[in-house]
Amino acid sequence: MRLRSTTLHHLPEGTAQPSYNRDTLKPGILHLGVGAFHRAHQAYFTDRYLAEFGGDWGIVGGDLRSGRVRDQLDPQDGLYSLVIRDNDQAHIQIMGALIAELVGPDDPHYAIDLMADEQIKIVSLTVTEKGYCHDPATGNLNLEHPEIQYDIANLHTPKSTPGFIVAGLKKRKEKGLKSFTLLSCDNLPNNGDVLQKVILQFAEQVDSELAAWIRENTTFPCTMVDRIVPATTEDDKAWLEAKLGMRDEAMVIGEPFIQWVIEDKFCNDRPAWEKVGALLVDDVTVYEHMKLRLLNGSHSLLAYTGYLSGFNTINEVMAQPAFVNMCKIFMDREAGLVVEEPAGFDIQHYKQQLRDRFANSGLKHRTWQIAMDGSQKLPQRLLSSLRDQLGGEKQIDIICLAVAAWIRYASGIDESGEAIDVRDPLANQLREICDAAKGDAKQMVSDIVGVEKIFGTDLKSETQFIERTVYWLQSIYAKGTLATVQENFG
Ligand code: CS2
Repeated sequence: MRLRSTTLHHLPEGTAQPSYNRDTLKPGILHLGVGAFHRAHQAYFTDRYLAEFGGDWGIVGGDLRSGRVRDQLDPQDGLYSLVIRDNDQAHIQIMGALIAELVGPDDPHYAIDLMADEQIKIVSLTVTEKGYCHDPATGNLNLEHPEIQYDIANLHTPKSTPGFIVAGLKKRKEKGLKSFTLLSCDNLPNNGDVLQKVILQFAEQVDSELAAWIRENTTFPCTMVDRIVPATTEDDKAWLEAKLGMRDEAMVIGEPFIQWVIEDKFCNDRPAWEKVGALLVDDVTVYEHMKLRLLNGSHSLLAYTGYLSGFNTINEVMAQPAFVNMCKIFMDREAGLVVEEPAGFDIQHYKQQLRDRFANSGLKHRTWQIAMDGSQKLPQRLLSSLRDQLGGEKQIDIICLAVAAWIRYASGIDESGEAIDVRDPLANQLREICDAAKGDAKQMVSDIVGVEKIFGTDLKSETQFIERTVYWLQSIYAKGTLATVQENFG
């Protein structure tokens, strides 16, 4: 049996499921990138809103890259389970805010037509850092990106996220409709501004009047999103099937913690998400700083050092006292010193809470998953703290260790000589640089830091940064990562 509208009544008694009438939901939000994170975060907030306050805010999921999620959810009428895991406890809840007929990659017109449908008031996004097709160091649209080049010439059949959005907005403008709000929910600093910049730069390439219309009529709120949501595995699905007595191909797993801070800047209607826990504010910057630098910065540090040390999951890493200590020092002495914190916020509590969240043994968040796309993540997670530290206290030791571990990881061979499956848009370039250095840590660091797309133009001449990163990389090569961390932080 498979989870779907007609099988809901077969669920074990007491299973939490939508209490609202899903038949009356209308497509008010189109979400691009309907992966696990969206389903456990923004769709959860909308589900909670519908359950408590009713209304007809439905979400149409856009799965424009692979169609895999569309194929999981359409046969389930958009229904899926959210499993909240807190160490050995689990709570299962069926989510209903997604409406069926998701948008797949094979029919670009469907997505464009939806964006030009008056009912759509919000187009939200979780397309990951690389989905913005921008240059992470400058924030500019990458005009050399093959999909961007294709889309500029073929706007009626776009492939990239900026291409889809501009095509949709163009049609909306032609129909004389009010614009929709573009709501970025990716882990990027000033994510709304980043989105606005790439959309306007793209639109300028195709039609400057359209660009002016977008500038005047569309808003791009910034958001800070937070919930740890590891990729679902086949074992998770088998576990759930045994519990529910039915198969759910689209289930997601998350932690109890959830946070959503949204800049209150909508040019069209929106659900009152603040009634179910979201924070609507004038400025998200401080929340974003705190989360990206403390949570995501620590995550990347633990993912690279942990993976190289032979640990599969973040909770395994957090069972090692030396890694916990390293993470604590990183938060207190380096990243934490340069975060601006929201007024009245207990930052010590936040940091401790983060370490407890990382240690949640119910999540099994793979180090490999977090290690993905390092070239896109490092700038906002670690290099912004590095720059601030270099301009002030100069406490950069663990940031340098994280960069060294990332370089070692990007070299593509682990400490037992096995290949690492490095997933990163710059994987080949990074690998070639490492290969050419032939194990010379100094050469490797100087050539990698020379990649301006990641490090900008300033960091290559920062001697303290370069020397310390070389020191750690040499230690990693000579002793291994585990011994390096244990000797220094044990
Ligand atoms: C993680 C994030 O995969 C990663 O890079 O650092 O997905 C992290 O789990 C979320 O940002 C938590 O809100």
